[in-house]
Amino acid sequence: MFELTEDQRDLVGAVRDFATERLAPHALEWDATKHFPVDVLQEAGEIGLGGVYAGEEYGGTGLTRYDAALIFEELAKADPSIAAYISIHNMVVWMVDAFGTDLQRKEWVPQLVTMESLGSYCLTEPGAGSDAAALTTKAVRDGDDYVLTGVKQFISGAGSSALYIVMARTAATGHRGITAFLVPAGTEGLSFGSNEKKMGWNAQPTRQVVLAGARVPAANRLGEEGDGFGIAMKGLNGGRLNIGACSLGGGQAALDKTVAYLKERTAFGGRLADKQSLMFDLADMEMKLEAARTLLRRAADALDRGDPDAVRLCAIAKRVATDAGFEVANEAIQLHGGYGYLHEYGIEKIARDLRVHQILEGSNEIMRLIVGRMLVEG
Ligand code: FAD
Ligand code: 2MC
Repeated sequence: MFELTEDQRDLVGAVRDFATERLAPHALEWDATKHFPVDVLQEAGEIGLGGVYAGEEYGGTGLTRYDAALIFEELAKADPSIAAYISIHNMVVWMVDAFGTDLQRKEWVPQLVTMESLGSYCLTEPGAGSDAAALTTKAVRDGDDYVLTGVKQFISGAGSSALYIVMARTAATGHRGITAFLVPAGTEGLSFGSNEKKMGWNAQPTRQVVLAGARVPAANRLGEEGDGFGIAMKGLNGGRLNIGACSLGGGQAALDKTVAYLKERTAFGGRLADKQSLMFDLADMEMKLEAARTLLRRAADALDRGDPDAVRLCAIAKRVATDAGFEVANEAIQLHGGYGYLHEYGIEKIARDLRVHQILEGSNEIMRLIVGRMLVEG
């Protein structure tokens, strides 16, 4: 399971070339200017990164979750913020492809996989984040339509996306009363809040999605009434792996930069790299990332095989990989001394970007809740 095939090595090489040439040189500028590079995202779409694990029937790349973990790690070495947006887009594409009707798939998947059209995932609300089943956005059936009313909070890509998958309440029956809808940009009654000012993830927009009586045809329902929570959670299993992979990529880039820096920097008559305590710090960083990578690939393999244990393994991998990535990036700041704190060295940006991976796609406390409940209730 842990030896990459020749195809996977080629895949990693191709993604690395794209990320090194098209993302890395601009990452600091995009962060500073809060620029969302939709043109470069379309280039990512052209090389098959818009629908990595969507099926080939409507243009998806048809790769495995294991392959996706390799891809998102490589992209994040160049820019965790862009890699993470591409991962959310992929979650949306997969949800349409996996749960959509043939008509929905035919309409949306081809334009999403090329990233000419972008996707957003709308679960969180101002009053319902971790407790997602408490969401209150309503969808009321009116003839051949549904009318959606409510506010979605912290939506990545909002305002730039062409498609919003909105989880809304069609019945007052807890998580079983939640239904998913495809809401296209331009729908009357759909509007967006201002771009949030954030600690990191500056190269992608985060806005509220406001649904004020937004009317969509019943044909835009994804799955049956009441299926929405399950669809949202199944999307997130893969999303959690991808976010974990983005943390590994960011952490690895921070470690690589730190090794190079300590080999060059001299103090007290020699290279800092030769101070044993710093060498031990580097070794600890490497060990954290390797351990997390092993877990992540195990979880990805479980999801690929449809293993019933995949939910638990994805939660474990998300928590361990996102903690490892942030801790390594934070340590990298320390080992760079004052230079680590400067924007131009690119280390503090990685730490700022990775910090939010411990909070979103299910906070790391929620990952512990998932695993802990299985221990005591299983
Ligand atoms: P809360 O749920 O209020 O939690 C507050 C704190 O309490 C957290 O530390 C949490 O872990 C802890 N906590 C809560 N419940 C428990 C419990 N039972 N036991 C122990 N601890 C608990 N959402 C989307 O739907 N789509 C997006 O595209 C999206 N993008 C995002 C982008 C950014 C930059 C950010 C910051 C968030 C994004 N989110 C998105 C929302 C994100 O998923 C939520 O912020 C996250 O799930 C936590 O919800 P909350 O912020 O409401 O915190
Ligand atoms: N995969 C598949 N099914 C799942 C699942 C998963 N990961 N998690 C829950 N389910 C199913 C579960 O099996 C149950 O099914 P059934 O109706 O057949 O019994 C149903 O969903 C309800 O599950 P619970 O009883 O565990 O529901 P509860 O409300 O107690 O807790 C919890 C669910 C806390 C796990 C869920 O609300 C959660 O994951 N919260 C975190 C929210 C989150 O991750 N938000 C991320 C937003 S997206 C984002 O941040 C981005 C950047 C895109």
